[in-house]
Amino acid sequence: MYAQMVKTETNTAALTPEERAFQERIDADIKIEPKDWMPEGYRRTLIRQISQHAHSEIVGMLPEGNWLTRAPTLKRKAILLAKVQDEGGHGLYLYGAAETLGISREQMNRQLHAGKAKYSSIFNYPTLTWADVGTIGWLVDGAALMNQVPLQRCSFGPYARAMVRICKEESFHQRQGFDALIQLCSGTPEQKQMAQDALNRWWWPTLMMFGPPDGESVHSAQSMAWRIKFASNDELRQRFVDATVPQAEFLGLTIPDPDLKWNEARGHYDFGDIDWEEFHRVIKGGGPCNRERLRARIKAHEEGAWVREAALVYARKQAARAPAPKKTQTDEILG
Ligand code: BYC
Repeated sequence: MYAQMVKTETNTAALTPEERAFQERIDADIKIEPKDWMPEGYRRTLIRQISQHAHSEIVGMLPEGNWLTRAPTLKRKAILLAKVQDEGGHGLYLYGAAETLGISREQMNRQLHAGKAKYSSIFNYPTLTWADVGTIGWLVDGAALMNQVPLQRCSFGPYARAMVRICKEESFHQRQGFDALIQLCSGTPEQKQMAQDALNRWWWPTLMMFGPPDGESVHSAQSMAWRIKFASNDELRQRFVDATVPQAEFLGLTIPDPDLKWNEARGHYDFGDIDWEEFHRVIKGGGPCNRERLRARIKAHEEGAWVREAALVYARKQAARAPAPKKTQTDEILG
């Protein structure tokens, strides 16, 4: 297994001098930049995580994009359009950050379209009603933020910098989702029921976004040593539950978990068992919308081929026409 191949922090004696110097930089919180030396495992881990993250942003445009033509008001439509465009932008910053590690955008696309690269399990569920759009903003963007705020301190410079802007925008996304739900929950009984139904369907898949339980998380230990990850999957999941329960209470909605209960001794909410079989089924391609999502991405890629070709031809023409660079003062002096 990959996790056994990489050397963990507790195994520093086994590190080469180069690897030890690298780990010391990480421990001193010095950012690693693309041209710096890095262990192959660090590069591969980042390519895996950043490209999966980028794919999640791009595939994540589909479930909400489904409601762009059916948003209930002009205001909600404008907000949703801006949000979906933001997700596209996040995908671009992240593909850009991954490219600095030596993988091309084309390679990443090929991996996604061949079903080899993962994207977040959450985007394989359907958006059945308008309340799903608000619930995605509230829960899914809320969970994404919980996971991504620490990534602003990630040891790899381009990823950390991309996350600063992404988190600002995700924070707006989370608020707009909560705002849409406030409106539904203070509307008619049917509207409130629609919000409750959406919460019932999205709650458990949202908890799965944080990844497998710590005991089964193959990458966590090494990623934490490399400061690519700052908290474990279970820690972040718990933080999310603790933050979200009061929000559901404010909305007057019931979280669909009979075992959810405040635990005074732990100072956290206890919650019920997650259906990990469902999680594994979804990430292996067996979720309700996996096929539909991949089909939509492949179709968009094929239909956009002429745009990429035209942009390349245009860029080549511009480069051929560009005048020779002007001589600088230093050039003049040096002759
Ligand atoms: N879905 O060892 P582990 C967003 C995979 S939000 C699918 O714990 P790691 C957005 C994992 O990749 C969503 N696969 O892994 C929000 C690994 O498989 P591989 C995107 C999952 O990396 C709103 C295996 O399970 N956010 O973009 O230490 C609107 C073992 O897991 C999932 C990010 O990507 C999952 N839920 O921790 C639009 C944040 N969970 O790779 C868009 C950055 C686990 O060995 N990523 N797996 O085949 C991370 O923080 C970490 O990669 C994770 C997983 C916490 C997700």
